[in-house]
Amino acid sequence: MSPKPSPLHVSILRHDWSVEEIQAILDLPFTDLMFRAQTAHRLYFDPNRVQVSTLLSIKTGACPEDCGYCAQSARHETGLERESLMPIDEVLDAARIAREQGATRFCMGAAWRNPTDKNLEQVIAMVEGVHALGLETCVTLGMLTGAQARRLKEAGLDYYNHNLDTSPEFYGQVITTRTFQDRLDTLEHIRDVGLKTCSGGILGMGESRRDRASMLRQLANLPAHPESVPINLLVRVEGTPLQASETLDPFEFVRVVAVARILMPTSYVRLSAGRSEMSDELQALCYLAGANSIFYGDRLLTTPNAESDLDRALFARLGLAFEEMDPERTEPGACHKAKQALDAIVEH
Ligand code: SAM
Ligand code: DTB
Ligand code: SF4
Repeated sequence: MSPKPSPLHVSILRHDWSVEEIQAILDLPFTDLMFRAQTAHRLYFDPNRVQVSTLLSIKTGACPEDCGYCAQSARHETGLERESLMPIDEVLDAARIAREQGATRFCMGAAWRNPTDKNLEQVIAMVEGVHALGLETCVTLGMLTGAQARRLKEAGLDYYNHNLDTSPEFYGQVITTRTFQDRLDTLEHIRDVGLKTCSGGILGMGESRRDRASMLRQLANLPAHPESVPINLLVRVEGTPLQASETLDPFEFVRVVAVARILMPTSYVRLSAGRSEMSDELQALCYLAGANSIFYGDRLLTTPNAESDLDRALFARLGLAFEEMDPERTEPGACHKAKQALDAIVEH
C-alpha cells in the first residue's frame, strides 16, 4: 500500500487537474507565469539553493527498447559502444568523486528494458556501497515488478527514476515497445513500497503545447507527486529517429518548468538533459521559474552535460548555492496560509 499522506497535506496538494486548467496556466503572459511560479517556489523552498545529483551509466547501450530519443537503443545506429555492467569498484570511485565535487545524490542508470533478479542483486551491492559513502542513492533500471521494488526498498535505495517521457496521446509516436500504462504500473510499484519517485519527461520531441500540459497533468495527478521531477530538453542524438526534431522555443521550456513548479510545489523540479545547449540566461530563467535541482558533472549517461566549471561560475554570478544534504527533511508541512497562497496562484 502507498504510504498515506496526512489529510492536511492532501487538502493542499491537488491531484485532480484537467488538461484545460493546466493549459490555461501554460498560456499565461510570461511575466505573470514567472511571478506565480516564483511565488509557489518560495512557499516550500529556499529559492537560492539547488539540489545537485550526479549521473553514471552503469550499463550502456544494446537496449532492446525503441525509445525514439535514445542513444542506447539497439534499434538505432548511433555508433555508441555497448558496455556491460560496470565493476562495483569503478562505480564507487565515480561516486567518491561526485561527493567530493558537492553532489548529494548519485544516480545510476542502466540500459535495460527491466532488470533480471541477478542484475538487481548486482545493482543492490552498488546502492549499498554508494549509501555507505554518505550519498543519497537513485537508480533507473527500466520496468520493475512489485517484488523487485520491495527488494530495492529493503536494500536502502532512496529514489527510483522512471519517466513518463511525454503525454499519453503523443507517447506512441516515440516508443512502441512498452506502453504508457507499463510506466504507470512501475511508478505504482515504486510508490507502494515507499521508495521516493523521480519522474518527469522530455520536451522538444515534436509534441504540442497540449501534449506538454497533458504530460504535466499525468505527473501532477499521480496519487502522490513525484518527489523529484526531471524536465529534460531532448538531446538530439545522431542516428535516432528524433535527431532532426525542431528546436524548441527556449521560453516554452521555461514555461513548462514554471507550470511543473506551480502544480507540484513541494517537489524538486530538475533541470535535466539539454543544459549543455542552454545559455546562462536561459538556465537563470529556469531557476527563476522554480527549477531547484540539476545533474552536475561533465557527463549525463552517454552525452555531455554542462561543464562543472561553467555551473560553478553561473552559480557564483547568480548567488545560488549547492543544497547540503538534509536527512531531516520530512514531508513539507501544510498550513492554511499555504493553501490560500496556492489557490491564489492558480486562479485567473
Ligand atoms: N532504461 C531505463 C528507462 O528507460 O527507464 C533507464 C535509463 S533512460 C536513459 C532514462 C531517461 O532518460 C529516459 O526515460 C528519458 O526520459 C531520458 N533520456 C534518454 N535519452 C534522452 C535524450 N536523448 N534526451 C533527453 N532525455 C533523454
Ligand atoms: C532523466 O530524467 N534524465 C537523465 C536521468 N533521468 C536518467 C538521463 C538523461 C540522458 C540524456 C541522454 C544521454 O546522456 O544518453
Ligand atoms: Fe532503453 Fe531506457 Fe534508452 Fe529506452 S530510454 S532505449 S529503455 S535505455
